[in-house]
Amino acid sequence: MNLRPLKLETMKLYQSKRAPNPRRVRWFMAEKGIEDIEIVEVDIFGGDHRTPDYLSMAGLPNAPALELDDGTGITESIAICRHCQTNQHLVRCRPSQPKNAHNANALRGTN
Ligand SMILES: N[C@@H](CCC(=O)N[C@@H](CS)C(=O)NCC(=O)O)C(=O)O
Repeated sequence: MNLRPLKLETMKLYQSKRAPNPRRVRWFMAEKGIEDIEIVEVDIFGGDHRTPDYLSMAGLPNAPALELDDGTGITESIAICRHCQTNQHLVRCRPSQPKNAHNANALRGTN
């Protein structure tokens, strides 16, 4: 049974293939089975993380950064892992959007 049929957020993980901190987040996502986050490659050796657009989203010239569906950026690999964990928990247990929550309640037979 698939416990994650609802996609509540469209998030992007900005990561750099050869960098250790983004790798920590990718390992976490792989362990947790989190697959619905778009991966965006950032060339930190070419300075992609220092562009005005990246800095306005992330706030810091670092990878990884997680962009939420409202454009908010989260940096710090541990904070990103914690956010993913929380989001995954919400998807599994209690959808936050009313329509999806009603669907979940209907499936469970509760109101
Ligand atoms: N404490 C941060 C460290 C992030 C960090 O230092 N990332 C490195 C790559 S592993 C980076 O973006 N370096 C770019 C630079 O120093 O210009 C975390 O855990 O995410």
